[in-house]
Amino acid sequence: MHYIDRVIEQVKAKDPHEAEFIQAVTEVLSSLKPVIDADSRYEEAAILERIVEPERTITFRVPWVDDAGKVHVNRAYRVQYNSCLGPYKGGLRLHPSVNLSIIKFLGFEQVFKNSLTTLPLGAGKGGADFDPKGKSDGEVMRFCQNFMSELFRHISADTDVPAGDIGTGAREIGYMFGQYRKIRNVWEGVLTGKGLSYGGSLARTEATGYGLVYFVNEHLKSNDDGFDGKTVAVSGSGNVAIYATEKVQTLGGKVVTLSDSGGWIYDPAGIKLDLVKDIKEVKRGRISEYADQVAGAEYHEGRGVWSANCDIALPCATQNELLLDDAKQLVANGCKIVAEGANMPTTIEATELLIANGVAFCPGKASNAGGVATSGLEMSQNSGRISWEFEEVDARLQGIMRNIYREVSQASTEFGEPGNFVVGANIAGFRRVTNAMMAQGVV
Ligand code: NDP
Ligand code: 2IT
Repeated sequence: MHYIDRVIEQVKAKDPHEAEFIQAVTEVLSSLKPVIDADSRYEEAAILERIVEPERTITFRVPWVDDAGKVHVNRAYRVQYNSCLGPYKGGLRLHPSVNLSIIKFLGFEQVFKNSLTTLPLGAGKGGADFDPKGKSDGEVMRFCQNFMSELFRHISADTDVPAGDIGTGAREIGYMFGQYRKIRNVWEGVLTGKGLSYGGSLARTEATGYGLVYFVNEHLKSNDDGFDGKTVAVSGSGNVAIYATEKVQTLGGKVVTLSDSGGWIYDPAGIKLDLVKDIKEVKRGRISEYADQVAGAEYHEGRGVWSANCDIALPCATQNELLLDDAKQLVANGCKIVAEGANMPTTIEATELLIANGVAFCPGKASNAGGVATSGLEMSQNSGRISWEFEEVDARLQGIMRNIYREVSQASTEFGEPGNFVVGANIAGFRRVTNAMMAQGVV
């Protein structure tokens, strides 16, 4: 059996219940054959066995008291995946679906993503099965404080620097930062995505969505094209979806859909983003409220966002939200580009169908890397005790996304599959991080 298949089988045998983790490992390892076959030292150094195994996995309980005085207990995780390029770095997800499989898949993706940024960032991921939805600010604060009461002993600005992800935004990061500072009696850039008044970076809020659109724009430019006049379908209506929509609109494209876990909206006139921000960022409401307020807009319950006609699709909600049938529908409707704002939103079968039909498929570990890259810029500003203007951070973000696009394109050509960005991203990310692992010995 080929070395790659053997390691995939080992992962399946060791963690048979971790479906998302197995999916992520299979997706990455399956595309590494040319680079593994070209150098026997990888197998001699057991590099695949080492890269699929987190350096450290921490799981802990988080008890907290709700407004009625009832005690709840959540299960929390921090998976410190790989630190050979820098401190562990990656977000914290707060969502009832969170389990070890999901955190490990996200941490594993982060290894390659952070490598692609070329910044000094290791990789990690964490979170808890806590649902911030419908909770009061006081309840969220008490959860975040008790979450940090354990997490603090495992992190620091030079060890592990968590950030936001689904369910974790500026409010949650603020409460966690306050608790860390109090317990440790030290002010340091231990979290990114902080508020602007206490060490946050300008443009971090926008960075993942903007970066996604910069990446797609690089691809369009390489074909003498642009967003002007393009119809774009976006899923999700959280941080990534909102700022991807904003940048598409700035560049002249028309976004016609958004969604949340309840359903999706279609506005043929183009999404009115001020209203979405008010519903989602200010009132923490549901996307269905948009259709109540906009004449001509439709709300559909459940799945179905990918049935809308579009030139470009940007899945920005969650894992496995773009399935085989959705991919078929996108192809039938003439969609030419699918770029992932979320982590692993497209199933392996859907990805293969899109690529086989000539759709430019941009995998999240490349196209959504602008968020963590800008977190890296926040860390630099915190270490230097300085803050850069919005324009400076945004220019650096654009430069990073341009470089990732170039490196991924070049790697796809070098390994005989020009335009296959899955192959390009996995190989380019793998090469940088494993060069560092090889140089640092068996540790
Ligand atoms: P948010 O919490 O701000 O928004 C998440 C959005 O996705 C919401 O609209 C939410 O709807 C929807 N969603 C979440 N879970 C599900 C589900 N199971 N089914 C359907 N819809 C769902 O998170 P972000 O925008 O920050 O994250 C979105 C994606 O982008 C995630 O995959 C994340 O890992 C990835 N990402 C985020 C980065 C960042 O910097 N924030 C960086 C790189 C990637 P509802 O409100 O109904 O739950
Ligand atoms: O998936 C991701 O890259 C993130 N949630 C952002 C991580 C970070 O450290 O900014």
